[in-house]
Amino acid sequence: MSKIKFYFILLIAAITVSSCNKDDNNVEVTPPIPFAEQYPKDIAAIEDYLKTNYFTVLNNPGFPDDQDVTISKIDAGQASIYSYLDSPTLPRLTSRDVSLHGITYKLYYLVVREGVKGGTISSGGEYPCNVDGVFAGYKLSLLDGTTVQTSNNTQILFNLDGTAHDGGGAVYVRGWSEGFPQFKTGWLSSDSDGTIKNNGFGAGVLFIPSGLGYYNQGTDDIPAYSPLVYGIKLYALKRYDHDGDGIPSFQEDLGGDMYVNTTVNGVLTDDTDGDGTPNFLDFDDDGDNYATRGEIKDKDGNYYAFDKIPDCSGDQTNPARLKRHLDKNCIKMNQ
Ligand SMILES: [Ca+2]
Ligand SMILES: [Ca+2]
Ligand SMILES: [Ca+2]
Ligand SMILES: [Ca+2]
Repeated sequence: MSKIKFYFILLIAAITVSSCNKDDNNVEVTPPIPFAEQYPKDIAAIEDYLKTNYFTVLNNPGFPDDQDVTISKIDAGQASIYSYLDSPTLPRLTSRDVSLHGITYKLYYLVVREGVKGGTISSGGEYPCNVDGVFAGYKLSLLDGTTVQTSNNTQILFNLDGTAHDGGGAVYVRGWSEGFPQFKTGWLSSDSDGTIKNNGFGAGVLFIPSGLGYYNQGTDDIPAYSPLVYGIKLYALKRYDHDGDGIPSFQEDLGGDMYVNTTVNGVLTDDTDGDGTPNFLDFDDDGDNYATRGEIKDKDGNYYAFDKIPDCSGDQTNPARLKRHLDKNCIKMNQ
């Protein structure tokens, strides 16, 4: 018996044992509320919140607390957050549809600053894709205005792919991986006295229905089924190559929308060979049985720069060319 099989059987046994214990102790397990039942309540509460609250923004250029957003109940005719919906200028409230759990969630997000390019030490102005790492600051509040968590603008590495690797914390809130790709990174500069300044980083607020948050997994501070209000800062990012094929995951996004596992009408569109594994997790993207890693190297065994990967004829410049690692009829390794 293979080791993996053996451990798998052990795992099944462990699960069975723990469920038996539960039955024996008559622990009452309440099944979660169906997503389609909870969501209409969440979105109504979020929209009510957006219409009855306003926001102010701290201006402190160069410092991590720059663009801090404070949200308060309207008490003197202030303009609601909702009044910024589709504003032609920033700040702007926008929404994004997220298909999950058989329903279409509306994820509202407020862009205070999108994130701008500049810089002497680092250049910034880059969008993370939805499985990258983000160096982010955050403040989590509930719809009643309570702040339950904050990083105090400390820059922490989080992995939007939901797993802990490369020193990043796993993000369990789906609303983060849906929301962060709508913001860009900032840039660093150095003062004459050597002080490092944080400039131009993306800043805003995500308004997350519970189905894209912790859902029925409540904690002491966060009741089950809570919509989440996340003030976020996107200082910098970390690219990953999930399948180790030599192409960073963000460049395995075929749609160019910074989401690498997009599904349209039930069809995965970021999947060149249509085998159900999106390109960012597929080490043979075109399904020709030759690993992508070998198809993107020149005759000296060096990797082509991503935008210089040739098509089958060797062309490296036509922007519309089919790069050869995505062409199943092209088998050219190391040439
Ligand atoms: Ca890759
Ligand atoms: Ca595939
Ligand atoms: Ca791949
Ligand atoms: Ca291939």
